[in-house]
Amino acid sequence: METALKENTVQHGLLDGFVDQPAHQAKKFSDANIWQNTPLWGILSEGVARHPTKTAVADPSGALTYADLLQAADEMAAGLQDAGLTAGDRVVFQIANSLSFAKVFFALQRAGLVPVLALPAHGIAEISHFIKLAGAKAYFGSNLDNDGKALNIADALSREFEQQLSHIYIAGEAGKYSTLPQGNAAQFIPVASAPEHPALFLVSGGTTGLPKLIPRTHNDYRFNIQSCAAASDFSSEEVYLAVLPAAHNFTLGCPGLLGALQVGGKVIFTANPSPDYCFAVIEQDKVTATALVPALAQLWTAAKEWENADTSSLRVMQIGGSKLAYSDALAVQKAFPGALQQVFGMAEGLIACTRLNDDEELIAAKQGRPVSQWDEVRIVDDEGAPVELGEEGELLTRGPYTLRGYYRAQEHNARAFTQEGFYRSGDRAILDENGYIVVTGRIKDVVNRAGECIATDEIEEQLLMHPNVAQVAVVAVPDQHLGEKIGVALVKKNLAPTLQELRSFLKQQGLASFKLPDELHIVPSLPKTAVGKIDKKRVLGPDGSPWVNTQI
Ligand code: OOB
Repeated sequence: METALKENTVQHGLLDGFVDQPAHQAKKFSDANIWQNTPLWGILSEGVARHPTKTAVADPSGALTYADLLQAADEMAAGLQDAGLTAGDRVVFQIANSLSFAKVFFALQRAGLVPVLALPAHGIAEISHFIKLAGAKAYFGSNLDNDGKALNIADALSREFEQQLSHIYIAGEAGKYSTLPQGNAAQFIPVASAPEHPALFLVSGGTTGLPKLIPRTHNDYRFNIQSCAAASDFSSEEVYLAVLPAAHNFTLGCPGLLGALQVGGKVIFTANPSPDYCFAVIEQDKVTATALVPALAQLWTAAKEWENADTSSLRVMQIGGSKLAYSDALAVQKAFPGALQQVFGMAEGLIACTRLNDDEELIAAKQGRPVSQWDEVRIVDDEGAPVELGEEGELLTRGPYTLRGYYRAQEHNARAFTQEGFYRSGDRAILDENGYIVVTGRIKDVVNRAGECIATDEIEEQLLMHPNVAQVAVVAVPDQHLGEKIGVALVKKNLAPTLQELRSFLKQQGLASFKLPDELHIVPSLPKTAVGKIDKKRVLGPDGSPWVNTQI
């Protein structure tokens, strides 16, 4: 363990625009020992102290033990300090699932640098926005598959941020840019950042405009990881397959790769989410845990019909990020017996999940309960008043790992939080008497048809029960007479259904006639967000004309 720790005194504006927990809450969390006042990099250094020679991380290029990973991180951290980056500096981090992800992530933590965790699918618009907003000095990209995308981003950034962006590093083929630096680890002293200050910024999966920055502190993120690891029964035997982008909260810390490392397990990175590839890895490496979005889980479930690989080592298959339809949940339970865990989470904080020993029916039907008893969840009506138990409303939340404000977003924060500091999630949900949550949609996701407000998710849920519907998005289509009409874009299973068939199917299911779809478009695929959720706002073209943007 480290003896001498360098005080992180200079923050270079890190705290400008950071909203922390009120002092009395912070004291309460520390007194209760849920905030442990240790740095995020402790996950790795504690692992080195306990089991240095165990494998920590692997990808197709090789593997590193806990000691190797810390050594590699410290060499890089020393190199970054030599290059003039100092504690509290913000950097934008956009690295694909690989050993480099782990090395750079821990190097940044050891050097006290604060990364914005961009996703590989983000383009120049988002990256440039992150650099501006965070006042970042450095960009870390990866060109591991040699597609040149990171180099194009680097070119654009070096033109746009000639002054501000002093460092660009590329993992893999770096072209004219610097490869990741290496300094002398023996001379290196890790930075002891203040544990109540941001350790990293997650980006919001928001439905409008550019993503916002979500500060996650050492204290809150470690508690997040630890609570999720407990809720998923993570142990030192864990072999975690990082399939979704590692920079997304789900894969990173819920419990994700950091949760697996926290308990002494092993993390395998893959940049290839296809079932044929992943099933082979699961069989060969005896993978025990992974996390998927529903669209990917559907693919994996279907592939079980023809792939013969033995996936029985998979103890927990977490599915979250968007609503897992009940019918899909049943199919997952059949294909991967005993493994389904639904997770309802958000980069902003609150994580809820079903528990592995819950009743199978509950696991299929509900999104779960909070991972910590310190999480506060409220369901409120349009006026912000709490609804009766079992009634639908907007989900608000507050707690020891939920943000108190987006970074540098004062105006937005005034709307996104209540006076008492509850985060308004924008999710519509129902709470049961045991604290389990059923998510019923987004509060704003409605079609206003002739004055009637219709929640699209109810129609989607019903349509997914149809045997020929694989994926579906119900959206508002502008209409001269009705204001908006109900449009359906769907990916078919087997035979394509007609609009008439769907309308009579929905009628049979008991749906009111004003909720029946007006238009149907069969599409080869639906647009997806950077983490692979169906991106409903892109189903409709930018000029308001329907279905132009469905080829992604
Ligand atoms: C996860 O995080 P984000 O920040 O990308 O997205 C959060 C939003 C939630 O507010 C909700 O609208 C939706 O994604 N969501 C779900 C869901 N899980 C997330 N909606 C319905 N059912 C679910 N199970 O997506 C995220 C972060 C950590 C763990 C898991 C997911």
